[in-house]
Amino acid sequence: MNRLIVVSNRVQPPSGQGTANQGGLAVALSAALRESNGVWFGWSGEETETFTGQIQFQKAAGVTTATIDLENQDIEEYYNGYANRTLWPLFHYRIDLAEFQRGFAGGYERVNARFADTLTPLVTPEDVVWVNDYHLIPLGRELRNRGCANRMGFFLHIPWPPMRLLLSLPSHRELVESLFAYDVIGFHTRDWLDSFLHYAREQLEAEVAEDGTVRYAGRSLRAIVCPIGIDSQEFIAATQSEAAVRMQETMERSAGGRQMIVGVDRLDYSKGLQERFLGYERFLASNADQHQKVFLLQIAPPSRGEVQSYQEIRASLDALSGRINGEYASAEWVPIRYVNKGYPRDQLAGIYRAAKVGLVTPLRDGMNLVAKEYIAAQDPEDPGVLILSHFAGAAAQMSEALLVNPYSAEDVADALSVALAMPREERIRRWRALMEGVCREDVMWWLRCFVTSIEGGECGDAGAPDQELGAAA
Ligand code: GDG
Repeated sequence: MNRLIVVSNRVQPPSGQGTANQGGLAVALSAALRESNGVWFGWSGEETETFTGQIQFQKAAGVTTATIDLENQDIEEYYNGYANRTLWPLFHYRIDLAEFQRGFAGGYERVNARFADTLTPLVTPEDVVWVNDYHLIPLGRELRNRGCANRMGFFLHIPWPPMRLLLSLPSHRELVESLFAYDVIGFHTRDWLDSFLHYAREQLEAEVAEDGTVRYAGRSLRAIVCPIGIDSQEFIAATQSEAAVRMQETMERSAGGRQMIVGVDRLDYSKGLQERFLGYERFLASNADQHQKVFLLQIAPPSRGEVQSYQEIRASLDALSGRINGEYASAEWVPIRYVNKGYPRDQLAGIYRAAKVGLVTPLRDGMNLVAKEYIAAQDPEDPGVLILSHFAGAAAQMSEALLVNPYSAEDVADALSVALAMPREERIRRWRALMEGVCREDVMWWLRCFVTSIEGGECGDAGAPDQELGAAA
């Protein structure tokens, strides 16, 4: 493996205690960085008065990170602005929430240029550069402008929006053109890839070859589908850890014989939490016999609290959970336990395992790793049931889940009834099929697939089952 340079908005190095509290993506990236003696570059999360471009290097558990601080104006315009108030809502089909301000766009360009200025001197000719996510789309172009001739890939972790939506972004053309600086761009699903190709054909008149090569203005790139997975073995191990077993017991005790439904999501409007609560309310309204027998545990750690739409969704969920509990609760039973805090990963594994139903109903999601974690955490002899939104990227791989339309309260309510009554044989049959996919297409497989593609190989060369993967038609 050539030396890997991973770039993302934030870096998440292993702590001194190892990888216990890193997510699966961070664990996999750390493993690849360690193996290739690579560097993980990004924003430190810290603010500085004046941008200096000074890099802070750190080495933890064999992983080198290089971070820079940003100015307050950078953070406001690039991160809180263009990334979280323009691109995130637009790419999740929420044009109603997208804000288009020239200042945001300017800050985005400026920070991408700053990333390139500081990163360029670190890059040596044989390095493979892997840029992640919507914060850094133009970084490849900026690096090329500074003479970087390396193999470069870009992976988008969120959906790519339909062409008609993307056209509402004032600088849509420039943004998409900048992607042609990369050798490879990757998406979680064929839907997102197809939306990109539709734009490329219609707006840029790009040529799209059978093997997924897209040619435009003298450059060519490969656009591929490469769905991310979880570190399934690590997650299975976490489920058997002492903390997980203790948490599972605590939850089962506190459930008092009631069936637990669980949701775990960052508090974000894309995750469909309001619609989920309304679906659960509908279930309670039409299944009086289930009162006292079930409850929904919704874990929703707050995120992006500086952005107004996130403050609004928080207030609205407070009101909605209060209303539903007010309507249905009794002295001994609360139908929704709504928790605005995060749990350590191993405890989370125990919570998943204690839940009879995993309720994962985003309105739009690039992939959704919670769905895969829920499956990996189940007891093979008595697994729970996954209810999954059609609009999560994960639905393309997880057809044995109960797939629902998250906008339809009736659909969600019906799925809850089916899941809670599902016979054990059917639960086992569905779970086995899902678990097989979660273990086969895990995060290391994804990582190898994408890095192999950046290096000029085929995903199949990385040992991937190739029927779902590879080039676009
Ligand atoms: C983006 C895309 C894509 C959540 N609560 C706690 C906690 N989490 C962890 C989950 C999971 C992760 O956060 C969330 O991952 P998702 O995939 O569900 O969603 P995003 O954060 O929106 O991620 C998404 C992903 O990138 C990867 O490409 O799948 O579509 O939007 O791992 O477990 N972790 C802990 N405590 C919590 O309370 N420890």
